[in-house]
Amino acid sequence: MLRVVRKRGYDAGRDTFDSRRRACSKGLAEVKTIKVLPLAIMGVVVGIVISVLLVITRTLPVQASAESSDIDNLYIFFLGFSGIIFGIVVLFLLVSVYRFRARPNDEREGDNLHGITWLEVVWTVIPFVIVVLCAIGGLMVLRSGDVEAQARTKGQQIHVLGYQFGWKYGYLNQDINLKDQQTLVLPVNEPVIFELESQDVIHSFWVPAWRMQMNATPGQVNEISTTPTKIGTYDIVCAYLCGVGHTGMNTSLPGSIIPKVRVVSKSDFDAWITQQKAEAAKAAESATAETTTGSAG
Ligand SMILES: [Cu+2]
Repeated sequence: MLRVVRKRGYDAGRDTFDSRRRACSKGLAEVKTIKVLPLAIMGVVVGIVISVLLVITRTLPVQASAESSDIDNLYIFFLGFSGIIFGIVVLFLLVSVYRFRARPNDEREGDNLHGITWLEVVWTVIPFVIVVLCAIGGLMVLRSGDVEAQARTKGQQIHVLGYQFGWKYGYLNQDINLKDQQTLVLPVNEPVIFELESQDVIHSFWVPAWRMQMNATPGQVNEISTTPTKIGTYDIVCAYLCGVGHTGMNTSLPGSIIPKVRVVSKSDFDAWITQQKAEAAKAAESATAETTTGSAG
């Protein structure tokens, strides 16, 4: 039970915790209380209702990678858990504001209570345990070491260069560099590792349908891997405010200036790669011819 003591005829100059205790025990003080346990149980019930509402109204995008369902489950768990804590905190807050409110013309100062050790231990230990559990859950889901290794041996390795305002892609294992603003195409069910860099400011390469996001930082290479599992065209969003054209780097918005990412079947991908290689060879050939004619003339 939490108690707040308000002494009648309050004298701030002579106020000490002991003097208030004495005043209280002598019946000179007015004592207000709230019942903690019933309120906590009510808070849990309110929290569960909030959690259910949050979970059923969630608006997550389609799950299009092998990792997305695990990440969603973790997200839903955190969301539900936060809803319960929110319910308890808000209920205690509202009840306390009402119960311990100052009546009209009551100009007395509130009490300055301190030194409730058990309460301090409780409010330190509980959040600590919650944060540790969240961290363990997060580590278990986000560990993607084997996906990375698979992408290196039998998947696609994509170099992504962020710039103001777009992305440039290179297929490191295919020796292909796409043109500026050319669509990234990937085969379905094949692990892929992205090596991200930036040529100017910090950008962040985010494909919401894959639940995958990583910063592109100037002067360093950041890696992230995923396995696309659904054929289709997906939004790319730059998740870092990177300048005046930042909104153009979000393909889910109408004015976007960059293409989305396309996931295709293995055979379509192979055909696309062959076509890219042929085009690159042709371009190189005509460049050589031009140089030769240029030097001859
Ligand atoms: Cu950007």
